[in-house]
Amino acid sequence: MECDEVSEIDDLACIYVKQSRPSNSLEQDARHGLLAAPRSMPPKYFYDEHGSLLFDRICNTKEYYPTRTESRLLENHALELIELTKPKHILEFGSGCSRKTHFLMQACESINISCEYLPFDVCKEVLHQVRNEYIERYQWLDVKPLVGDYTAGLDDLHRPEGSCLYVFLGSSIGNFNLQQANEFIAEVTACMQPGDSFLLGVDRVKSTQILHQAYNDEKGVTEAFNLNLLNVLNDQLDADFDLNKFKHKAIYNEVQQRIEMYLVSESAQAVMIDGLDESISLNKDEEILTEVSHKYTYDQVESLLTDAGLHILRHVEPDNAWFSLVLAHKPL
Ligand code: SAH
Ligand code: AVI
Repeated sequence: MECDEVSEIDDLACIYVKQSRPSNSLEQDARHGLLAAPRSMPPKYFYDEHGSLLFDRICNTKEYYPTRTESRLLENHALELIELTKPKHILEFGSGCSRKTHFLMQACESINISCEYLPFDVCKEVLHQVRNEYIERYQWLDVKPLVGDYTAGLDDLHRPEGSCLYVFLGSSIGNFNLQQANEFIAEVTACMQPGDSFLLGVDRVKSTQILHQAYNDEKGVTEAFNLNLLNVLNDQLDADFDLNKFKHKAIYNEVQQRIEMYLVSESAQAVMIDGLDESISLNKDEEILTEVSHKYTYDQVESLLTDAGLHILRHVEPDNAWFSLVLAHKPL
């Protein structure tokens, strides 16, 4: 990665990725999403330091099967994926705690491939932790965390020299609508050189009951994660949301094949948002859409990649077909 072309570097070796197109600030997104009807907020704001920790706890709940399922696929197939790609660089979008990337690193280690790891996330705190953890665990590994918003354009994400494996796990692709998902894959493809690869993890359509439970865990961790968005707004926009006056709602919309997550106002209430110099009046039961999480069929997963001109090398799934892990490459 040519750092000087990309950005500034901080004292913990994080590289700040330049936005290649303007993206909204929290203030603009909140103005646009909270003053409008119906109300909504983009999901990237969940992930302050506490939100990242809560997401990691979601991954440990018994109901949230995606992490366990994808981990098992990686555990069983990482070596084959690494042998097929032999990466010099592994660049991971929305890497979070990088808990599943260990399987890729262990596979590299087992066949003596030493590469560079570029975790790319909007949450700087989590990147610092990952860097420390990874350099301690893999002494042969170079870790260059990339701080930034992957929805803000990838033009300034210059391709490193040597083969690169781009990774997007956890079905974060599902947090885009379908058009955004296609645009994102096209943007990643544009960054890739012929021969580079893309590893994508995607959650599949399945029974409504399983999906409902995954986003409504018994211990209320997903509820806490959803409500944390209001803490972010209170902290960063000087708002006075009372978390006790909202409840978590997550439903599976079968027609649109997506989980929809909302914060629901339990009573009629006014909320002051000093950072916007605005107050909003919410009706009882009024909803704020905080996240969508699209689920894909097998064919839709493949089309996502092939429509962008990528060629599928491997598509693996568990026996219950709950999740897809797909490796594609940009043809020579
Ligand atoms: N890939 C990990 C983490 C998924 S949680 C896994 O599979 O378990 C989603 C991660 O994406 C969080 O760490 C969040 O901070 C990051 N993220 C969300 N939106 C982002 C954006 N627009 N740009 C960069 N990172 C983003
Ligand atoms: C990060 N993302 C793919 C998760 C998902 O399943 O959509 C976020 C999440 N929201 C609630 N639970 C998990």
